[in-house]
Amino acid sequence: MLDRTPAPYRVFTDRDVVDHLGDLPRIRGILGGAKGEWRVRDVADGNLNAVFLVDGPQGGVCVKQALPYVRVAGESWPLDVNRATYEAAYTRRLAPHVKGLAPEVHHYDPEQFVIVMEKLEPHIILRRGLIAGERFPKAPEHVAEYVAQAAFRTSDLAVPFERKAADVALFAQNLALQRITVDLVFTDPYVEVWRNKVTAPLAAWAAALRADVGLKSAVAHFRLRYLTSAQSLLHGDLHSGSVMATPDDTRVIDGEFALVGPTGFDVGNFLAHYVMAWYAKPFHAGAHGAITAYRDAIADDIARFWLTFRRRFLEIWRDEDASGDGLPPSHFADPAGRARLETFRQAYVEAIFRDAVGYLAIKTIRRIVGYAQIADFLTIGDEERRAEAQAGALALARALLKRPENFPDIAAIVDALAYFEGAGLDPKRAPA
Ligand code: SR1
Ligand code: MG
Repeated sequence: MLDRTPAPYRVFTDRDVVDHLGDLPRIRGILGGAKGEWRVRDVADGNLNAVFLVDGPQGGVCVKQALPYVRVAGESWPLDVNRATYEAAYTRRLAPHVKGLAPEVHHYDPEQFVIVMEKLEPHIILRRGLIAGERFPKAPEHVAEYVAQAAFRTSDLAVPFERKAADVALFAQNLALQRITVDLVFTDPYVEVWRNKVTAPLAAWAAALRADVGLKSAVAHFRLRYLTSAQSLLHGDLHSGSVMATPDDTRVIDGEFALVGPTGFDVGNFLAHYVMAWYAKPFHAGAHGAITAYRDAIADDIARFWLTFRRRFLEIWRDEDASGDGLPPSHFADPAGRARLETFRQAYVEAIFRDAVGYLAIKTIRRIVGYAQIADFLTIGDEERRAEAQAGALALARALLKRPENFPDIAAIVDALAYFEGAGLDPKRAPA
């Protein structure tokens, strides 16, 4: 135990990173050598935080510090640094259930809001790999396993309600990041605010979304579910930038948006980013002859992610002695009860799918007419071409929200990708 006065929070320089790690015996052991031999690289990539990779003669670590503002916006957009505490708590909470699917956390410092974790190598951010046309064939199954484990084991199916209440109570305090989601995901895309960044040729689409009361009613339904459904512990920001992968290994990172909410929120978010990768792909530089095959592979990823999630969630539920307070096994012990329980399970997963379809659509819209745009589209330099790619995704999203009955299963969504492609810049003429 260190006997010292807590150091006041400071935004770390490379030097601070080295000094901080030098005080941690476990990290010194991982890096090896002397402090002077450690090499620090600033590799910040996401919207919010500072991230460093530190290499020593023996090994490396990744250091993530919550900045007191939104990194990509600067100090004019302050943001609570306590988000790092929730990320550390989320990672600890899930660690026993998602071994090998998330980086190991070596240390958390609640004074500097710094997480020191396993350095993932040679992993890259999944989004970057998809843009580059690389294949990560195991990522859908791995992320599905992660989400299925988290969704079941933190739900009322698996834990006593007192345990669940502790998660609700803790993560309900992660207010600053939930505020970002409420504003940037559910609100801003449907009003005119300074933060929205709409590609000029998509102005008619943005106006159509703002004017569409039916669509906004559907969004309101899913927004209310985000705010009121305490189904399971969520990652809260599970997009392709929150996954690091190699062709064989996959890790989910960045759980700072954690909250207890509707399971379909994470599922739909991950699906949305594969869907957007599909629409963006033909417009990427260098994506020539292999486009069709690559898009087919992404379409397959979409289906495999959902189908694996569904299968694994049901398997875990059937195999485990589900001892949560949500569904007492004693009520379903006889043969009739067991059959009814299986029907109940199928309905439970079907409801997750319905939620996921809504969140898939909402996450797609926010990435195209909201603040936090994604590189999948931003790397398409020509605005007209970028807007063409985005219009297809918006048309699909609109249909998912307004005609969900047309999408009874994942195959229907995969089939619809091509149907909405080429929707065009006039939302009135686009397929509905
Ligand atoms: C202020 S930008 C916030 C966005 O970045 C994160 O990746 C989340 O998606 C969030 O909505
Ligand atoms: Mg993130």
